[in-house]
Amino acid sequence: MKSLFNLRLLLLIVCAAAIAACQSAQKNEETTSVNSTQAVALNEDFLKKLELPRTVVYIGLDKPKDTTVAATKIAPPAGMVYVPGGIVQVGSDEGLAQERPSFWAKVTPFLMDTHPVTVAEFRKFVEATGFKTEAETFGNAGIIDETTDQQWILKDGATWHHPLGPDFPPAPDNHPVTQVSWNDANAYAKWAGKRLPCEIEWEHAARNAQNSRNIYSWGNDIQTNGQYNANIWQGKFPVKNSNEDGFLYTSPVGTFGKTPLGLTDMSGNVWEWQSNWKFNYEALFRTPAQDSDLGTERAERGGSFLCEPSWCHGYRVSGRSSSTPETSLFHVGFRCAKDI
Ligand SMILES: [Ca+2]
Ligand SMILES: [Ca+2]
Repeated sequence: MKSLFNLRLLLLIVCAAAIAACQSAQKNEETTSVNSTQAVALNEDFLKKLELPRTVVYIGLDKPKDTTVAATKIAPPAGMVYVPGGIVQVGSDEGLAQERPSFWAKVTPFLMDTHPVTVAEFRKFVEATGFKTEAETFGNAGIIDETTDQQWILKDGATWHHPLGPDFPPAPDNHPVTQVSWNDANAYAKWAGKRLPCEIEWEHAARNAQNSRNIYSWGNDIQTNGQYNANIWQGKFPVKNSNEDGFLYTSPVGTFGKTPLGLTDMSGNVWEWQSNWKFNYEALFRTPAQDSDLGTERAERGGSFLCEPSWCHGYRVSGRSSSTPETSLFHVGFRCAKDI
């Protein structure tokens, strides 16, 4: 088990280093090598490897000529929002390297959970199935807090019901569940008759299914009338969180209001697992793709309570992160999607 522990700790350190690399990439990145004025063929082989859901019916560097999407509006079941189909420009040419080049997609309608899966909802799944999460199997999971000298550690006994470890209070029922791996999230989704969204669906929903070009779902400012619109980090990460939004860790889902589409917690609170590998956008338009273009980590969206703009502005609608599929962290949860 020791070597496994070391491997998992190494992955955590790599994860933290990747965030730091994002920061430096933001400052030093040269312009992307794909020029959208050139005619560039889509790499169909690479696209197949992404195993995107059937809702994603077009991807290209150019806006699709046919922008119509069949209207199949249905009344969403409790706890879900109907996401209309449409076209969306995924990514940001002003964002980090991993958000470039922006590309166009066309998405058919689907359903998405209003909020991230809560602790109470996850408990129902565990009670119904006897499911054991990967963090419970490993005996530890990733945290960072004042007691860890601002370092990521694998905390013994940290689980979905005690995300910071057994010496801290249990996770409140109405907070997003955390310390669940990508594999755990998929097991829950399958039990619930749902699935994880892919990044393209998530960003389409975050852009209010209208290709909004705002930085956030609600607009371009993190505060409105002096109030924070999301649970993020205030102050200098990871040294000091001045906690102006009132939450040092997770917050009850819905605390910061709804997006125009009716979704909550799309920015901040917890990162949300996505169905797809965190692929390199450039590889969609480059042949051949390299092994590293697909990656070995599953994508995450939406940012968390650890995100601080000068370090990791991950709670923008185009923001991305990732972890290996067995990783459990105290700032990563998930919400489900469902086909219509
Ligand atoms: Ca906060
Ligand atoms: Ca989030």
